Amino acid sequence: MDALLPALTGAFGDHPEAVRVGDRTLSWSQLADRAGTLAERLAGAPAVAVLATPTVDTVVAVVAGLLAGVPVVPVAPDAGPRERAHILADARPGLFFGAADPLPAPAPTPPDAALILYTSGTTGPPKGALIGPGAIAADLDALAGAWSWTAADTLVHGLPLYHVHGLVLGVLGALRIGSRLVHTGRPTPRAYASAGGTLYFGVPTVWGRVAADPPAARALRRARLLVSGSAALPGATCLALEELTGQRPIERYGMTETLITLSARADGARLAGAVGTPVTGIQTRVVDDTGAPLPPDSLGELEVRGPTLFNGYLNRPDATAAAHTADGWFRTGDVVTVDAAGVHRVVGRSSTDLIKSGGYRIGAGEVEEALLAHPAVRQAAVVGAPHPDLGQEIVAYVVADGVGESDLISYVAADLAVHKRPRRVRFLDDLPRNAMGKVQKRLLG
Ligand code: MLC
Ligand code: AMP
Repeated sequence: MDALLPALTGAFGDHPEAVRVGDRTLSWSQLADRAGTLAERLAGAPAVAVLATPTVDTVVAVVAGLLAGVPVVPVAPDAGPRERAHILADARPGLFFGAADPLPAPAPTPPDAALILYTSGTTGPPKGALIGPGAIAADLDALAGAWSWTAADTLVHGLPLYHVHGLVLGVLGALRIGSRLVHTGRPTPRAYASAGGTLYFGVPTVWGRVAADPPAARALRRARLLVSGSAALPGATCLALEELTGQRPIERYGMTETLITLSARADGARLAGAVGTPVTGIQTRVVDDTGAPLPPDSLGELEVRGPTLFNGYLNRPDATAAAHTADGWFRTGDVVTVDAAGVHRVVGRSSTDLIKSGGYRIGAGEVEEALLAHPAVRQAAVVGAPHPDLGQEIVAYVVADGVGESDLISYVAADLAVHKRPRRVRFLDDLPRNAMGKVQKRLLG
């Protein structure tokens, strides 16, 4: 693991404020010492769950797992009982740092997994994506190349520490490349403005809020590079940021299962609405409904392959097989076009049942199941509706007796996680269905 995170073995010297999260800081040697001590407690555990609060304790716990060679399962700090119970029953870790939930008997350790990241599909509960250390190293090195990211940078962001963006890029990236890290606790425009970094990460919702706060945006004029990802950056936000900060953000594209596979380059063209070209080691192709590759400028589903891909879903060989083609490409489910120069643009998703809200991926089916668990709800259909701040907002259509909108919103926020709650609930006498009885989501709205 020393090879994965060279900052921890003194490759970049030491710095008293190498890692700041909120108002607490650690030097790299302090982080290495604390994580090393904690790693000793992990010996023999098949996996370790970590309640991923935005704190230095989370960074220490994740690094401890990596040092011990024990897969780390980050859990959203606001995950409700349904989500936590599912993750713990599925991953069966031997320890849960930061929480006291009862744990089932531990499972055998999955091979070659540094992280197990739970991510939503269109239906059912989230699946655990097994991310190997080699994939993390390959991706971070590829991004360092694309973004001219070096130990001279100070990285700033305030993203959650249980997803690829905030954890893999935002924490492990800094420790691999040797940049100082300032995690702002929450990704607010004012916190970004006062952090004094050279390299900033954000989801489009964060960048939209920065653009709507001109004094905060102007404070980023001293930054070297702004990077947006996890959802489509609206063209208007990109241009507003250029006006206020003096530069367009770079857009990059990825998934939990593939890490970041496409990016614009720091020294290349910054085209609004484009996510650039494949990063080093990645190959892409665009296919039609039958899986046949399409020529440039066609609209089709993106498939990717390369060293940054995950090792499958934990306990779900069926889902792992379904996510890949027979010849080993990963089916992203994203609809893209690629021009003759190899520049990719994400146009949408092939399924309406995966929602992106504030950069979070949310499966409609998981929210529908949570709603249906409420005794007053008889039918439920969940969709993502366009939203100026969040990209999409979760809207629930329900058939229910004697329950109000705010009750149902709070019910989902408490049972799953706050970001999975519907922002609006519409009450109907019946859901629109086709002759087969399937809900017609296109008719909702
Ligand atoms: C609101 N709150 C409630 C509530 N309603 N609490 C309980 N019950 C309710 N009904 C509280 C919340 O707890 C929170 O409190 C506050 O209200 C605001 O919550 P919110 O409305 O959900 O936050 P919001 O401001 O909308 O969040 C915007 C955001 C967030 C941008 C900060 O969406 C975010 O962090 N997004 C990042 C997602 C991400 O990292 N995705 C990367 C996936 S990896 P409090 O106390 O907390 O203020 C990936 C790969 C790739 O996609 O390509 O990168
Ligand atoms: P997640 O698994 O949470 O990482 O979400 C992955 C999904 O986020 C992808 O399948 C895309 O739909 C979306 N996504 C990530 N980056 C971008 C981007 N730059 N533009 C558009 N969509 C994106």
